[in-house]
Amino acid sequence: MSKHSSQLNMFHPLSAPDFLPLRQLQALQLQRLQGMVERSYNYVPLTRSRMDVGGIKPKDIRSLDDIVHLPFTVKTDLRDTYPFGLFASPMNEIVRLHASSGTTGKPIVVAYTQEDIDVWSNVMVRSFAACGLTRGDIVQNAYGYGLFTGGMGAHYGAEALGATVIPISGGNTPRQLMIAKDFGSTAICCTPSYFLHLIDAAGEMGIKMKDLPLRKGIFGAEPWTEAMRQRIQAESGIKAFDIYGLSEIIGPGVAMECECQAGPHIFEDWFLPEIINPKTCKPCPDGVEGELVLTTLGKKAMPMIRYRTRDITTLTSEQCECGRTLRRIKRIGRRSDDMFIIRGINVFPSQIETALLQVEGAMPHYQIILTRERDLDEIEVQVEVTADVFSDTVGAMEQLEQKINKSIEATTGLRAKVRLVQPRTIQRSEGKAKRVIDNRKM
Ligand code: DLL
Repeated sequence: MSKHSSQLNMFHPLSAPDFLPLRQLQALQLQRLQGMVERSYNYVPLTRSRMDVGGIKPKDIRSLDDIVHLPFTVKTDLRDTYPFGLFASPMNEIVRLHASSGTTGKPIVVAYTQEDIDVWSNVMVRSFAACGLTRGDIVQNAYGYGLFTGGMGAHYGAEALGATVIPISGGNTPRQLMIAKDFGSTAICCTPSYFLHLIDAAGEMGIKMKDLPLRKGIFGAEPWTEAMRQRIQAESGIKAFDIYGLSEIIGPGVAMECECQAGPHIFEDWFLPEIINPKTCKPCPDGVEGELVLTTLGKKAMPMIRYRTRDITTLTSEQCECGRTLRRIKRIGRRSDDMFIIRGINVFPSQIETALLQVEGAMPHYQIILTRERDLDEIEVQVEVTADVFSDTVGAMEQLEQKINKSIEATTGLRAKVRLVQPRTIQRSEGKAKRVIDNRKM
């Protein structure tokens, strides 16, 4: 038996598309792309007018490469057509709405037909199966239920897998730990920053994470670094997997890591990825970093054509040891719009995270505060330290501050003011962590 077919047998039957030979995958993608462009042209006025302006008709999409002739979609298109302007289905076919709040103003709204929900469950089943979950696993789903896509997306997928779901949603940390212990959760879904918070809280409650039956974490919805993964795994004894997704495309389940933990595989049979240079909008070949652009291949209620995610990554077609033929993305460490510029230097929060996780004694809870005094930008990085460090001598604290300072300078080229703060000083989030507070008046 070939490696490929023996691998396949180990996985959930719905995972078969993960292993399609490339030509078969591409034929499927083209057929779905053509149907999707047709639908979008017929039912979404914005797509139709943009394609008309560009002089392109659905029948002009004859190969996957023709995608470059299609117009991009950007987040402001969703805002400008708020709430339902990009829907391609009448309301009596739409069975679910979700929304994502973002940083300013009105949320963006996304819609699903029953078929869309089925596709979403399909990619979530494959996500869970990819990291080795099966029937019999007890999945504590601590992503928020509600308008956020995390809770419901993970819920439907875990149920469709045949696992046991605990729909606990986010928050109420002591209860999360009690349930994890008493119900014997074997897997947990939440943001990586919230899981770190659970680790700390367990310590305070006298619970040893390593004594719990918890073995796997499905972490996403925010950028996190490899250093953070190592820290989580060392402190909790679980294996931590990266799951990626965004509301505009479907929610969680656009891409997911397999047991090799070598970067998320994109479920390319439903989401067609491209990487572009964000400045020129020209395509980048595999292996070159740029902005991820995604086209949905099966969305009925709200098809997305060439959606500019703003997430920066690299696509790789290098064969993964798991045997999946789906390409992988490099962990998304940054969004182009998360970047802040300080004293002319471009900095991403993930660089600060990497820098401080290299220093022993610093905890991975941090916040970056930007201020401007007399036209001069200042950056302060507040870093929590362990209680032991905090009660240590002033000299020891200063030494640690200097170490962190040097590490940040080595990674970013920036001299930052480092302030060590007591454990629990930095506000915890049940969902996405807020890393940067920009108090500069622009
Ligand atoms: O965060 C969907 C999701 C829920 C993904 C649960 C994974 C798990 P939005 O709220 O629309 O949707 O936010 C999408 O979050 O464009 C990325 O910038 C960021 N993001 C999501 N997953 C990851 C990840 C959900 N694994 C935005 N790594 C995306 C880095 C991520 N960033």
